[in-house]
Amino acid sequence: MDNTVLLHHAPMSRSNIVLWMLEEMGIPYRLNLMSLQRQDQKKPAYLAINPMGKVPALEHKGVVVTEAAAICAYLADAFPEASMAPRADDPLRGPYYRWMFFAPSSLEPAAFDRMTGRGAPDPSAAGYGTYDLAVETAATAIARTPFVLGDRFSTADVILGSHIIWGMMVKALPERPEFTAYAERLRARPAWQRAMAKNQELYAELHPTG
Ligand SMILES: N[C@@H](CCC(=O)N[C@@H](CS)C(=O)NCC(=O)O)C(=O)O
Repeated sequence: MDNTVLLHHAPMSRSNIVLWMLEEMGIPYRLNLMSLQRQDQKKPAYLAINPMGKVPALEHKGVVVTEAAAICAYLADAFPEASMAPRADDPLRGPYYRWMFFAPSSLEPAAFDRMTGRGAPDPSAAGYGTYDLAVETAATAIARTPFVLGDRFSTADVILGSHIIWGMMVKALPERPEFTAYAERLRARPAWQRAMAKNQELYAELHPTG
């Protein structure tokens, strides 16, 4: 069976996270280039793949995976030779899952609510508690170590790091020293730079007039 992965990708969107992941892994992949401006994500052919009409979506060996974090977790396990995750019997698998889930399920909603001025929900009912608590938790996770699991770079950094970089870019997260130092370490990675260069190139190809 063909082992190549196909990423449905719109440059400058959440599918950047998966493009960075693929570049970190160094595995062959194909892209189905999509324009959100052109509403490619709402066309019937794509809705048959992801009925939410959102990117990213990944196809591999006859299955579809959506949700950027789930796609990256899937890829890390499907290609263990890329060493992007602690093994299932390694205790570090616990913190690995913790930060993989914290980023999209707590940090992103906290940042998004703040950015859109939606007002603070009841902290005991909101999954992220308060904005300050979510920010403090993320900052503490990356304060002392180069990466969220210590010396070892993993998929958890792709996920948490992407949210932190995005959050600071759109001013939904503060430029705390822990965040800026972590973002700098991640942006220095050759795979991050390759993915971003590719994104800019693809964006220009799709939207020649900007
Ligand atoms: N929870 C999804 C969110 C995906 C998402 O919202 N993607 C946006 C781009 S950043 C999108 O496709 N928007 C186009 C639309 O909804 O029409 C994930 O993490 O993958």
